[in-house]
Amino acid sequence: MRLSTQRSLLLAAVAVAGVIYACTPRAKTASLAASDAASKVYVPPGSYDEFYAFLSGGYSGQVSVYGLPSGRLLKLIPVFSQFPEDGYGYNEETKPLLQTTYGFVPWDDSHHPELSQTNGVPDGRWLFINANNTPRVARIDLTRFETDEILQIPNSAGGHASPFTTPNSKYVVSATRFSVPIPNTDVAIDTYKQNFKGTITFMTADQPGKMDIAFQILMPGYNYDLGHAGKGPSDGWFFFTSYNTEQASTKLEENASQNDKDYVAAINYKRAEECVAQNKFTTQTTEYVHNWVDQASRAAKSEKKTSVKLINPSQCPGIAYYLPTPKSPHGVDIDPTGEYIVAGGKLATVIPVHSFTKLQKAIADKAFDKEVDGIPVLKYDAVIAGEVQKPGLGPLHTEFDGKGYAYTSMFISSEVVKWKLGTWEVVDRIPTYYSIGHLSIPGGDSKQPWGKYVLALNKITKDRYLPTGPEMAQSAQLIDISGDKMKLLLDFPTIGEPHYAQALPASLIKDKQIKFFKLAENAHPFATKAESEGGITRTGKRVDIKMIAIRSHFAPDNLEGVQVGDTVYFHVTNIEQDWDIEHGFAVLGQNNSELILNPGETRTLQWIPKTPGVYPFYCTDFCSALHQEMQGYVRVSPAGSPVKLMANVSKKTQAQLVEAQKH
Ligand code: RUQ
Ligand code: CUA
Repeated sequence: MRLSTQRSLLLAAVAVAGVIYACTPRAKTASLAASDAASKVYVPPGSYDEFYAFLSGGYSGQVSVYGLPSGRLLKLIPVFSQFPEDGYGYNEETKPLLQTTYGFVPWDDSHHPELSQTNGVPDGRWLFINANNTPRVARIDLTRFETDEILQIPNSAGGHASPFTTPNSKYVVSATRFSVPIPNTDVAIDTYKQNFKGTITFMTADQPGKMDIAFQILMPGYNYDLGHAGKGPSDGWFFFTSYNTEQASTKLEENASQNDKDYVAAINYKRAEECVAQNKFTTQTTEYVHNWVDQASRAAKSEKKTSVKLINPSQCPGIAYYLPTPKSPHGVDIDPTGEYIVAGGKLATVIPVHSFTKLQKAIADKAFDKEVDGIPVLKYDAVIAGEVQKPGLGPLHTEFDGKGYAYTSMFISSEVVKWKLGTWEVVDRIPTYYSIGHLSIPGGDSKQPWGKYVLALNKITKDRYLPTGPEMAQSAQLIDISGDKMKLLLDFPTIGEPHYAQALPASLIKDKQIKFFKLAENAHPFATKAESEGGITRTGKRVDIKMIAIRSHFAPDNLEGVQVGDTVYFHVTNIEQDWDIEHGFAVLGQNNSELILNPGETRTLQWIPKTPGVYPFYCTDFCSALHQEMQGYVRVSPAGSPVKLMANVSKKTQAQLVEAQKH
């Protein structure tokens, strides 16, 4: 079949699927009787969900946290995008997290959350997630549900195959989606084949605050899509899908769909470590930024790095092999035993499964077809373990239940297909609404899946929810996989496009939550630990205001002496020492978001007043019966005005001060 014909068939299939599902929105699916399904996802008021699920926010740049099986939204964790709800990326303490060599980048497209692992099992320490547009990886601490660290990735353009982890989170990885000139320079785009290259990056990840680039591997100029680490027998290896082995640089839709097979790249990263130890790499000068939160002050810092170790596979034989894989593969997923390498060829008619044992033998036997840039291409027959026949259309991603079954999302035929590892037979299928992308089983890409549910992360939701204008809600669907037959339990809307999700038992993290920050340990340079320490100071045109927030006042609450032309910093410390007692801060006309202050922490708002007047500020977080009384004023005078700096404090504090002076 000619490719264009094949593509129009696929498109027709999409259209037909759309019509069928659109006409029967609540079609007879394998859903349980409504009351049965309801009881399976019902978490009574006051009870907790069994799992935390972390969903990527797609083009919102964030992570959302849901409870499963209820589908209740628990939190949005800001990562790559500014978030006015809590001041992330607006306040002075978190702005450095969004620094890059391109300057301040307040948005990204976050795709793949990845839980840290110990011995190949999610351990609940951290969650990593990638930025797809300006390649970066973030670490979220799961005792605080906060972004703590962001590392930029140089020599990369599109951090899509990221941030998958090795079994002890020694490394997380990223492979570039787009090949580009490396180092990136001004060349004609039609010199793609000569000048454009890919990179695979290994980042050290097991030391909070110290993420760095361990090494990069220079790869042929293909597109790299997704990856997963080996485990058990395949520990020490990493697998990445690549497409556009045609090396097209225009009209990829057609030109990158010519080859019958593209590749899974198998990377021996133990071998890469050896080559680094033996100096078989080039030190390349390049710039990238590492940002992390200093835990004592809770303020982020930013540092520029200046070089990476770049390994060329021809310098380090044995580091990389290519496994031919039909056709434009997207996901690559390793089963819990570590033996099977499952690829999802978007345009393939089968699901190909490679064998790690056969891969080892093929390497030993030199069963190579050819070499590309020093990378041997293995013979398909020498590495393939089996093919799942007639799985449906458009396989993308596979996860595992730990009981010998695999679950593959089928984008075009809009379904989840369950099949058996080893026999490759399809044993069940269930429709999704519609066009499923990724899917997720708690621990489903690890050594130990908690295979009770699969979460389908869908691209299109027509007819599932109340309409909301031209753009409809994004959608996830929870499917029960505890029995032989999959059963649809629940639909729930998501934030942004949910590319991928990871979930783990709530018991692994719920009792480790930090409830407040100890005021005595607050090392912020402008921390105010008592009302009497508040005040206002001027350094040239910079004015620093130190104040406290406590139920239900700010101290000081009246300030004078600010002038037009000044840059004012409000450093507000929440001196409460109790769980979930938050205060907020906002001042009239600020070109910024509010501050939200966790108990015990200090946050800083920059404010540049432009006209004389009196400006109120107030607490934005309803904190007590007298929340509405929690306010103050700052007076702004013309530049050069004789009005003196003045900060009052509350009557109570004044009384205390007077009392203190008596002794
Ligand atoms: S991934 S489904 Cu398949 Cu980045 Cu989006
Ligand atoms: Cu403090 Cu409202």
